[in-house]
Amino acid sequence: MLFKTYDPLKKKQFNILDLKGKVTNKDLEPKLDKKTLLNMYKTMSLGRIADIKALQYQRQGRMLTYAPNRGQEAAQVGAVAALEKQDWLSPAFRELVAMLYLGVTLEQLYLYWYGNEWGNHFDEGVKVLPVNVIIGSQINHGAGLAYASKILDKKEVVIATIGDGGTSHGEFYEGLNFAATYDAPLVVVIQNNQYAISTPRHKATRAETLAQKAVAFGIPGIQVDGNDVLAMYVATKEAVDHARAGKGPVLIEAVTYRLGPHTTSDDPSIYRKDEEVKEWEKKDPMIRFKQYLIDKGYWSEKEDQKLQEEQTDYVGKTFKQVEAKGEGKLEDIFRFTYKEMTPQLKAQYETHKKYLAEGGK
Ligand SMILES: Cc1ncc(C[n+]2csc(CCOP(=O)(O)OP(=O)(O)O)c2C)c(N)n1
Repeated sequence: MLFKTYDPLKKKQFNILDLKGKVTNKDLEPKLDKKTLLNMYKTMSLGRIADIKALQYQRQGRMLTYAPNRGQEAAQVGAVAALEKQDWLSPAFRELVAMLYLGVTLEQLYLYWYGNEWGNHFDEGVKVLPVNVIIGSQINHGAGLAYASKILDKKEVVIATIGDGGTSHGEFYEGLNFAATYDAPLVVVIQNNQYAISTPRHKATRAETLAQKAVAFGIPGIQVDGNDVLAMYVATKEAVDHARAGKGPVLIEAVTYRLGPHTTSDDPSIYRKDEEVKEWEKKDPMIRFKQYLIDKGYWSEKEDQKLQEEQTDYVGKTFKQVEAKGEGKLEDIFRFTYKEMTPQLKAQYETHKKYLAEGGK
């Protein structure tokens, strides 16, 4: 129903919560129970704290690298909260909060950014693919998974996420066109955080909206206020239901903002103004969601304070565990790339072993 009301060709974001956390459209407010809403909020809060701390650890020389997602919590949690237990996430590399919500542990996520390959090894039953740094390929992985789900009649839906810049990559078009042609149950959520490293969204494409790219695939597309967790949930739920019913993929553009740097090796002050960041800080997804929960009588500032203290403590303890585990074996990079090593990887592995044996680090 939403997809018929919102035209992806027009810049009109679907929205439920205003900037003060008030519901603008009662009819569209999702009927989520208190437990689910609080779980969504607490995960967003943990993600926020883990994000800020990760940046600090890296600056202290204790973390290898990190891709921050501060500001994108609603776009991530709102989307994956619409999945059922059997469904999948095929993420890019900036989806810490979404991954946490689906059961990847903070220790695993931190291990990955610490440089330990075991951070990509998730617990049984966690249906999340490993972090994918190769832009766009997670769309093809997602399309493949979705197609497998269809031919095996498993009714498993796949969400694949991608950045705004990633929608200019070939694999975005290939994967979505494949999924559309075969009516594979794939939902692609674009995290339009306005920048691809230093390239602003308007320099990357002439398209008015990114949601309109759906038109070329012949599938529904919708632009959503990505800082509104309820709107993200409602739009994604409709998309997931559509895909599960065998009607093919849906493209969602979550309009959001990366409040932090691209990665720990980026200095955003070179390519964007402080005033712009301040404007987006006013649209912070956490503030709006917290106020909504307080107004509903589900949450209070006091409980929030307590939660933040507990989560800060938890994040600190988790990072200490990660430091104790260390970087792991460098060989794991070769061993874990594919199920079995290719001849090329075997050769590289042997060269590397020789290098280590001769005292290399
Ligand atoms: C195939 C490929 N080309 C280039 C890169 C280098 N790279 C890493 S992140 C990035 C920009 C991604 O921008 P966007 O898709 O908007 O996602 P965001 O980083 O903003 O989440 C680039 C070009 C890469 N990882 N993979």
